[in-house]
Amino acid sequence: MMQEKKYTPLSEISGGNATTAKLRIAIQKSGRLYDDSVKLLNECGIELRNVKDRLKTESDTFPMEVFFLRDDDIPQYVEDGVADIGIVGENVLFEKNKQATIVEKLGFGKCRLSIAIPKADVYSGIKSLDGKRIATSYPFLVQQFLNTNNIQGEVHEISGSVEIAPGIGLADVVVDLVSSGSTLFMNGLKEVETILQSQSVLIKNNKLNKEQELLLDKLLFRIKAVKKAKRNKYILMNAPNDRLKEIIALLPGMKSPTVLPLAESGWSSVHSVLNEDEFWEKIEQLKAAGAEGILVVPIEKMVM
Ligand code: PRT
Ligand code: ZN
Repeated sequence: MMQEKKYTPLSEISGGNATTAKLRIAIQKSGRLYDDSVKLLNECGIELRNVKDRLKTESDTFPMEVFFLRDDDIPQYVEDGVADIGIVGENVLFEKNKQATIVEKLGFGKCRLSIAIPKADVYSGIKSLDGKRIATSYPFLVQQFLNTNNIQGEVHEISGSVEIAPGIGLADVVVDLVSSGSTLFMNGLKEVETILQSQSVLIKNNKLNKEQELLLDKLLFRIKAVKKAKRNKYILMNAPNDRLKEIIALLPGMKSPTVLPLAESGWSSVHSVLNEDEFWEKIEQLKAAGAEGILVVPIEKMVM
């Protein structure tokens, strides 16, 4: 359960030289961020060669070298410039407190770092944490939170299964990552305060050279197109010509909707793009305005 994990020696993975026109990215070797990180690279047209059980690999479709690391080590590698960029959770980035810049929020690996106490305990605000023993894998962030709120607490760092600490008498309170909340629930704990909202981010070394910055711009352009496409849907519908004006007014489109005549006279086919935030509302309005046979299609990339 509380397993020790080793820091991979730099010599095992570096080997490259910092001035080659190649972007070296550090991603998680295995764990919750691995699949989404590789998927994002793939969606950006970056295919990785033979990723299984490797410390590093290359891409044949983008000048990129990929290092597979423990997520905890990624901020350090990026600060040191052993990797130029990395994908890591904000929780780890802020806990490690390394010098690296966030260039893009990636929208996956969402979770929150929260304070939880035994279900039966009464919580009467932050001040009730005074003098408590707090178990966490995030000692830096917890101490920062305590200092900011002027609370005295005993921070006990443990590297895994933090949620069992109150049950075995190791702590009164825990601070741990939460997503669905079921781990806390199953361990008889309740969430009382959130210290940090977190998601995966793309980070960069602060001293990239010009060529590396150019490659990063190229990658960012692709990431933004992929992210934008995920937030939008392509829709096609049939519209009676006498209500076209009303229907078109409802549609944003990238410039304006595409309108094509249908074989059946008096009808047109209207194509447009809808944002997920307004999607269902718009569909209802379009139906009310006389649109029929509405088709919704996912978009792979959206280049503006
Ligand atoms: O081996 P390595 O060090 O790389 O991996 P790891 O074991 O440290 O991390 P991993 O793979 O578990 O998580 C990687 C990152 O995923 C974290 O740093 C977060 O940025 C993000 N993430 C998102 C989460 C969760 N959601 C999450 N729920 N990381 C951990 N959890 C754990 C949490 O610690 C708790 O034990 O899941 C449990 C709570 O989940 P719920 O759904 O029951 O609330
Ligand atoms: Zn980790």
